[in-house]
Amino acid sequence: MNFDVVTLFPEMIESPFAGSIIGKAVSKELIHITAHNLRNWAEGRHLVTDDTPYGGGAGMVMKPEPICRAIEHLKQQRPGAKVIMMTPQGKTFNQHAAETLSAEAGLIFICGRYEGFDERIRSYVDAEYSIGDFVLTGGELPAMVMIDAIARLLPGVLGSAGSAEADSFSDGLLEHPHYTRPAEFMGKQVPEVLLSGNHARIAAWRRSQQLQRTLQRRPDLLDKVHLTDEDLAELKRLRQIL
Ligand code: 9D3
Repeated sequence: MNFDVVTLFPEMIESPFAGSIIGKAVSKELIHITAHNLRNWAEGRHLVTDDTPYGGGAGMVMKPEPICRAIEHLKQQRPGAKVIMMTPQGKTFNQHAAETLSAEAGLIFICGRYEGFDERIRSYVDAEYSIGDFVLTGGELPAMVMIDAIARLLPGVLGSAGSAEADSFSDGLLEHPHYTRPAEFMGKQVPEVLLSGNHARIAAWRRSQQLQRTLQRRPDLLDKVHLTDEDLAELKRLRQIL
C-alpha cells in the first residue's frame, strides 16, 4: 500500500518509523511512505504556499493552487488512492476508520500548517480527519499516527503475536493486566490464578478483569461492545462490589 504525504516539512516524515515494525515493513516493500514537499507545486521566485486571510484577522491561510496541483499530480501517479486532509475539523480517527482505510489501494495525506486551508480545497479531498481534541502545530504528526495505525493492519506487517492482539482490541474492551517474571516484585505477587495452569479459570479471570477495567476507566465503551450473558452477569456482580 502507498502512503503519500504532502507537507511543507517533508523531513518530519519517515524517520519516526526507522527501526520500528513499520520501518521493517517499508524495507520489505509491504508499504511505501513518500513525503512530497508542497513547494514542488508552488509558483514564483519565493514558492509561496500561504497568504493572508480575506476579511482580515491573524494568521495565514494555505493557498489552494499548490495543494490542488499536488493532489492532481499524485492522483495520476497513484490510481485509486484516496485523498485525506488532516484538519482539526475532521472526523475523529479511530480503530474502525483504520480498518476501513486499510482496504484502500493508497492514501494521499494533505498536511497543513498555519490557521488552515482555503475552504475551496475541501471539494478536492475524499475525507477529513483529526486525531483528537487537542491543538497541534500541523497535520504531519496526525498523518504519521494514521499511517502507523493503518499499516500495522496490513498483511505481513505484524508477526503472528500482533494479529492475535488485533483481535483482542476489536472486542471493544480494555485489555486485562499482564504479568511476567519474577513471580514476586517489590513485595507484589503475580495473581495466583495465572500460575495455576487452569486455562478455563485464567480465561474467566482475564475476561472479568477486562470488564472491571472498562467499567472503571472507560464506561463509554460498554455501550458499544457485544457482551455475552456471562459478561452481563459478571458486570452486574462487579457493579455491586466496586
Ligand atoms: C485558532 C484555531 N485553531 C483551531 C483549533 C487553528 C488551528 C490550530 C492548529 C489550525 C490548525 C492547527 C494545526 N493542527 C492540525 O493541522 C491538525 C490537528 C490537530 O491540531 N489536532 C488533532 N488532529 C489534527 S489533524 C491536523
